Amino acid sequence: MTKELSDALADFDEDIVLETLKTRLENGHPPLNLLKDLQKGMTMVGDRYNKDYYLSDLMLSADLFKRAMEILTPSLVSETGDFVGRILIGTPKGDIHDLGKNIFCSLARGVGFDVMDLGVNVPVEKFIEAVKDFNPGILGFSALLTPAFAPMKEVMDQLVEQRLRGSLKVIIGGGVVTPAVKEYLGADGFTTDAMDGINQCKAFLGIS
Ligand code: B12
Repeated sequence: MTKELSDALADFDEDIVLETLKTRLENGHPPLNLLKDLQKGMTMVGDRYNKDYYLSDLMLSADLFKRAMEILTPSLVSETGDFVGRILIGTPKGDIHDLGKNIFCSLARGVGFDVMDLGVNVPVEKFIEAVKDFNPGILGFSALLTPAFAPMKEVMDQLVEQRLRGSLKVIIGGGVVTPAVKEYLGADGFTTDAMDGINQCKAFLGIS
């Protein structure tokens, strides 16, 4: 099997994707590297969008990615059981992308975070209410669309206005996130890599 996992995913070669994953896992390939390959494949799909690919292809890629993650997730998530802190997370209003958010949630729960996932297309008020009710140490946004920046900024402004920002740490993840977005929001961290996100969240809470 010579075709790269990322190429196979971007070409929708389902048999190759699923077989390659199974074989590589059996051969002891690090699951996090396999996740990176799959993520790269999704970025390639995005790059082909509006050129060779259309909305239906984005949907196809999401479907194949989900099937691949069914194989990969059990090896990716290590259950420690020790409670380390609370994370509130959601995809902001206008954005329904959730594949990456769900991976981050699984990994975070695996290392002992209590995660409240508000889902996708989450209105500003719902974030604010959940911060009050759940009292998380960390608020995570998952954003894949540029129109999601404005509602995130509104949440940040509301947090300050309602004196909820205090010791709350805020991290943004997802394909479109850059240092400039972190700066614009006044967030504490950003990442395009779930495991890096876990490490940042642990560091926020002073855990190594
Ligand atoms: C699959 C996909 C879809 C699927 C989503 C299915 C789903 N259930 O999520 C569907 C078909 C629904 C879709 C729809 C649309 N999409 Co789309 N989509 C994609 C695609 C190809 C892959 C995204 C993905 O899942 N990547 C894989 C995951 C694993 O990566 P990830 O999200 O970055 O997550 C990782 C990290 O970032 C991190 N992470 C993620 N979240 C968080 C949160 C925290 C707190 C932390 C710490 C870490 C973390 O962990 C993950 C693992 O490492 C991207 C292309 C791209 N370059 O990303 C376009 C893309 C995001 N879509 C795009 C567009 C334009 C759309 C549509 C507007 C298309 C349309 N005409 O309708 C709609 C919008 C719908 C909406 N209102 O949200 C654009 C966005 C452009 C922009 N800058 O705004 C992109 C970039 C494609 C492109 N190049 O134009 N899409």
